[in-house]
Amino acid sequence: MKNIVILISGRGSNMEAIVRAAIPGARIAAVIANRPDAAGLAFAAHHGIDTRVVDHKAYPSREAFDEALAAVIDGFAPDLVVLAGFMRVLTNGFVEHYAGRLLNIHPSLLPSFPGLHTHQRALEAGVRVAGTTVHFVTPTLDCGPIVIQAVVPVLPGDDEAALAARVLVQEHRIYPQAVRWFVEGRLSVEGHRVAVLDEAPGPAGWTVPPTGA
Ligand code: NHR
Ligand code: GAR
Repeated sequence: MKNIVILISGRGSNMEAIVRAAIPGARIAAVIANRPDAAGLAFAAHHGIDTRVVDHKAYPSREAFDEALAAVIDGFAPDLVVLAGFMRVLTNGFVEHYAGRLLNIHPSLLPSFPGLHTHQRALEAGVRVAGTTVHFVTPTLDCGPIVIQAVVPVLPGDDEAALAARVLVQEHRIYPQAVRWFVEGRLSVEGHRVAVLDEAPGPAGWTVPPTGA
């Protein structure tokens, strides 16, 4: 059984998708938030999952917060730590401690639009496709080895909310898939590339075109 700790900051819908996927061989050991008011904590508690809050505002520095967070995480002996809408940049020390067992989902087709305000920047740039990326976390923000991506169209009249909602549907599909691959021991990282053992042929993240197109 592989222990998974999920870190959230808010709604937690990606955490929810991973919990609902009920991945064989995976146990969600804890859901930890950096905000006491993170809505996702209630869902986790309701599902009998241990929840914790490590409030970043209670710490004088990023290093102090990350040390406290890591101490709580390590109490659950995690095989994998999953960032699911976790909104604090993590220090090098933290990231290195979890090297090879720390995943993030970002709502863009990385390496385009790393960091914050992703959808707004994608719309301003006029891209015709958007998407989402699951990647291993490395010290450089949103730059780690890519596990899976999914593509969605940008449609005329899209605003941030419309695009975010379309991307989110794909996040809920690919994040559980990436976690399943990890739990099955099928991911290997070679430099910047991730190989998926025995992956079905074809691009795993490809999505259907918009209906009517
Ligand atoms: N930490 C490292 N070292 N590397 C990554 O790849 C990380 C990371 C921490 C979080 C998620 C990320 C994203 O998917 C993530 C990837 C927060 C910020 C940010 O600037 C940027 C990227 C991501 C998450 N946060 C502000 C900060 O000062 C706070 C913003 C807020 O609280 O709303 O930390 O995009
Ligand atoms: C998701 O779209 C996720 O990709 C994004 O925030 C949302 C969280 O939703 N993450 C980031 O922007 C990280 N900077 P959720 O809390 O419902 O999973």
